[in-house]
Amino acid sequence: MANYQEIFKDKKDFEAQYRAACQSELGKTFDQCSELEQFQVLARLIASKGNAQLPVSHSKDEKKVYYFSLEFLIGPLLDNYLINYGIRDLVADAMKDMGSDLDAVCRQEVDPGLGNGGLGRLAACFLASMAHNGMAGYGNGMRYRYGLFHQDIEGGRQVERTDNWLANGFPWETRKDASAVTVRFNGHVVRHEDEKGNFWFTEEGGDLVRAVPYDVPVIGFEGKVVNKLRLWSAEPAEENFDLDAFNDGDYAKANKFRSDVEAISTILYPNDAGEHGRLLRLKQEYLFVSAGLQTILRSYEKDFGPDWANLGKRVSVHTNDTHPAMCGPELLRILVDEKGVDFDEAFEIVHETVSFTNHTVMPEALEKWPINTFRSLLPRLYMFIEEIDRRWRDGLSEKLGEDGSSWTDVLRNTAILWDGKVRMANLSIIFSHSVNGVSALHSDILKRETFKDFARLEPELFNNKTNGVTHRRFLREANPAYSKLITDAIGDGWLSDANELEKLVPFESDVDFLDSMDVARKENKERLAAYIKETSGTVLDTNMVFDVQVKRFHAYKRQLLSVFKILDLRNRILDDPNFDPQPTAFIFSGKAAQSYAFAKEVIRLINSLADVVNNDPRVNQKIQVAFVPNFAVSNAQYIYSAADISEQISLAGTEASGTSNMKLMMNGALTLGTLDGSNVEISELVGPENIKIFGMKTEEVEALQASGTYYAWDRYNADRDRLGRIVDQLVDGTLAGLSGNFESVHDHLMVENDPYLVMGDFHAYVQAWEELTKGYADRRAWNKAALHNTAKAGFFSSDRTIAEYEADIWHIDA
Ligand code: 26Q
Repeated sequence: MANYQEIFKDKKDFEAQYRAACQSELGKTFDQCSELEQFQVLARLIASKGNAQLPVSHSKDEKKVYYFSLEFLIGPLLDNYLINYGIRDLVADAMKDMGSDLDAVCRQEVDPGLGNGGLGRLAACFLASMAHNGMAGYGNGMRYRYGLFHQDIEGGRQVERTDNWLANGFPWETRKDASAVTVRFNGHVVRHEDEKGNFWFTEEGGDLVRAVPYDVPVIGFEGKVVNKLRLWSAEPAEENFDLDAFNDGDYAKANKFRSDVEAISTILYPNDAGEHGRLLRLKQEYLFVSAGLQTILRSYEKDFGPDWANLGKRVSVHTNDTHPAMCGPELLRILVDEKGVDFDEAFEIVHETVSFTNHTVMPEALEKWPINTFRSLLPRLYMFIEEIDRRWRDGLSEKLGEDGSSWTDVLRNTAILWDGKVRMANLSIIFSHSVNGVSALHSDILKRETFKDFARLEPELFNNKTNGVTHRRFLREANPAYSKLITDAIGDGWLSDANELEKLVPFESDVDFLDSMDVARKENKERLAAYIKETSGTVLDTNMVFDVQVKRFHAYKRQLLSVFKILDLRNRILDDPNFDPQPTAFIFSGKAAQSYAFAKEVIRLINSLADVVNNDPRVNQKIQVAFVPNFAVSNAQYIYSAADISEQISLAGTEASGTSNMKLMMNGALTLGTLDGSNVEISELVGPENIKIFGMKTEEVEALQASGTYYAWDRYNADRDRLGRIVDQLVDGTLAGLSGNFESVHDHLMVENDPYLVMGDFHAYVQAWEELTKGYADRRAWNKAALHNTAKAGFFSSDRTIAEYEADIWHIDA
């Protein structure tokens, strides 16, 4: 194992290696390199240090975990890896001597958008924590040619632009041609039989795709362990180039096979129900599953020979949501068809190897594929699914026993194949030895509602693993000013063990510490305000409370409820010049899926509101509104560290966990939230005096919805002065200046009867906000609560989450 302090012996050694790399890679002296080139050479130099450690990081006897995810939202890596190697100061110093600036060079790095939001960022946090915890944990995903779109705002509207993240190359990746594998689509199944009557199947014909891996090193904290993230790219397996067509001048036809195949790894799909059922998405899912499993088995066989019975003891395959659900059947297919393992034994091995995390509450969001599409794309795989489904159905009557439940109900809820569809969640559950939710409340809903029949039949399958985030990125790196205060107070042990943040508790009565928090926070607010001014033109007053809601735009997350509160404040300020709410800047950021019309209208609504509020001198001394375009890992780090208030206001029972709630509380923001997702755990940990909880509870929401007695019009009529007025303002021209009224938002509330009960929680929400912000006047009391949030944040480090996965799901000996 390499010693991280020996990555570079000293500043001089670093400088010599860096200058030599500029020469050998670019044929230039360091001084001739642009900032971008300085970044690229430095990143490759650090990547090469990581790659050198890869082969010695783990012995073959360590259990290997492969984390399969269609999304890894890794963020910029250079700053992070310099911190992890413990050489950030050394490098910054050396670069200063060399006439350059490390911060500026770090800003040259792209932020790869290889994920939608929470689920993709969670996967990246898990990679970081697996490396930190020292385990052999590898990511397996897709190398999309274009990441999630870049968001611009024009006339208040979201405009999507292609994310050409590879334009300048990606210095962290290494293409591994020698590890490429072949994946077959649209083949046909052939039955073979020998003279003794034994029979077997092969799959033949169809389209062969070459899956090529690109490896990115994952450098753990203190550089003790280096793991890797393997991302797959699709290329044509044979040169099916149509020379005749080319010579006829039909270039499109000549290149058709190539472009059809390359399409598989061209784009990342948005997490939007409208995108379900696209054939290309199914191809992506199978490509990275099959390619990943083929290489896993290849290296297993190299190490242990065909000892398949022990696969599940040496290897775990973890599936991040249902997107890699084909891992189960594909592993079964390879074991049976290619390795000659008996079917029953192979299923046992698969079951012991595969585990599954669900990330959603809403049953309508569960992934399904039409059987016909599935069977023609993957005919042999489908046969295995059909057989497992048949066995499940057969086994049901026995499993149900005496408990009297209706066999047909249970079958309808648990079968894999139903109503012409392959149901990926049921598939995942039946092939896995562990099914977990991502917060206590969510895991409870899974057992009680979403998967209740499975939970009754096999309760031991289900468990909870409350999400976490890497505090080294989202506190240490995002918030250098506050991190320094923390380290000066309690030492730097918290970086490797987040529970040490508890040592901050005594400082809650240290007025010097509490006052210095203001200085740090102010610095962060200035940094964010400068960024917002540069990217959106909005000028914020950094003396105001910074009230932040940053996340994907979705109706259930209720950004609309925030808008209602801000409009209410504005109306009251206009009505009564003596009304003096705590001066607050409301900061929003997030993307809406391209085809999600309602969510895009809410973005336009926020920008219109910003236009109205910020330009009205009667209100803009008291409130301001900003929308930060193109929310991404990199600008998120500026936002989290500058927040006073964290808005976590989803309708109770709809957000599986949330993770921005953790990132924000860790940085000392006070949560204003409903009892939803992991807000429940935050609330329990910090205590009622350090968080503001409001609104209906999950059971109340369920009861209200079941009773069918919620009427948006009743809410409207009951409070024409405030609530009704806001509803009217959506369409009466108040907000129309920038780009028109908001009829569809109005109809969402009044015609579709306000499906996420925005009007139901409105009064409780405004009242809670006023009570919370009143407290800002006593800054020391506020900072005490903020510090308590940071002190209790250790639980929300993904190091803890991963330790739980290791112990309970992957069974890794400590
Ligand atoms: C599925 C099929 C076809 C196309 C796209 C999709 C798709 C893609 C992405 C479906 C869902 C997603 C992403 C879901 C997601 O980010 N969920 C969030 O996961 C977080 C981590 O567990 C939780 O904190 C959030 O509560 C949850 O919403």
